[in-house]
Amino acid sequence: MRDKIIEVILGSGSDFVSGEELSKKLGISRTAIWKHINILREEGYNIESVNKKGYRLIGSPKDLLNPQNIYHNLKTEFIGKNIIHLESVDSTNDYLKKIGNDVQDGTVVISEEQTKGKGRLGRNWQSKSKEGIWMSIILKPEIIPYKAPFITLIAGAAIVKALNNLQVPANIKWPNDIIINNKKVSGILTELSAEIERINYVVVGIGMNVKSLDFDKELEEKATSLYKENYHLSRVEIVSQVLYEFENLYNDYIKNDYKEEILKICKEYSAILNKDVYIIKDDEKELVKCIDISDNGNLIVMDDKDNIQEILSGEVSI
Ligand code: BT5
Repeated sequence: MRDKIIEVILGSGSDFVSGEELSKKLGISRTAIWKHINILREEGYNIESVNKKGYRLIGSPKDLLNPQNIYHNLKTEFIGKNIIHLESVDSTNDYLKKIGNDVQDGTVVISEEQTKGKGRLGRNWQSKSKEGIWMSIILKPEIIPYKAPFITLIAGAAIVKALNNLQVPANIKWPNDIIINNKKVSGILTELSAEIERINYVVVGIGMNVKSLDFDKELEEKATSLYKENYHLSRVEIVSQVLYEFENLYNDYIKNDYKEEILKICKEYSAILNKDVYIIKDDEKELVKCIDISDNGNLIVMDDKDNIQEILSGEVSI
């Protein structure tokens, strides 16, 4: 019976199927349907129910982010060989920073939910349960600290490459936003623990909205999810692809000091190159034209007096 329920709900894609319709089709009571739905939920199906509309399927058990599911799909050498999977945590970045000295290079912490997900500069990152990928990777490269910020670009390049491999036309809004149709679907937060000349570790946090249907009011206009854009992908598949692409590009940079491929991806998939954008600094914004990304990953822009500036970090608004 439960297989039939899943078949019907799955068949209606992103539309709701009412309890009444299910009950008629399958010849059982609405209470029975409701009980079956609860069991399916316990088995790991993510079924949304909305009053007066009915049910719809958001995710199936093979999509649970437990380590076994991910290990099975993963083709990396060291990143994600140790995965810590949590149901809920304040922030995966903060969690990993607490255990940073004791875990192996490439350890990944992934949580179904974050109660205090962080963006840059103390901003908030909405991370509701099972709606997205909220994960952090710890890296222990032997490079001088000033080379670490480039790792944000590597993560951005890996995410757009992975998404484009999965037929999702995502772009990078320098330095750390991944966007689809001009809305943010993913963000990166890189944090560093270092001495003056030596890195203890780098934590790269990646947030991606996969199944989110509703965002908090202030995000409605600017955020989106893969599901909202009609890409129904498994989180496990995305995690495996992102970690794989990340490891390849990261190894290029750390082992071979090879940046060309990373910069090529950042430029090819840039949402802002050759466009006029606002650079936001403190409370001021300046209209500039983006003309390039430098070898160090900085944004090169031209202001209205044709002066060239190199932007090291900051906020860009299209
Ligand atoms: C970022 O900061 O984009 C970095 C986001 C990193 C999140 C990951 S999740 C795993 C790891 N653990 C953490 O605690 N964090 C990392 P920033 O560029 O400062 O953007 C933050 C802004 O994005 C907020 O001020 C909101 O306007 C917007 N925002 C918040 N939640 C969002 C969401 N889920 N989707 C899209 N935009 C969001």
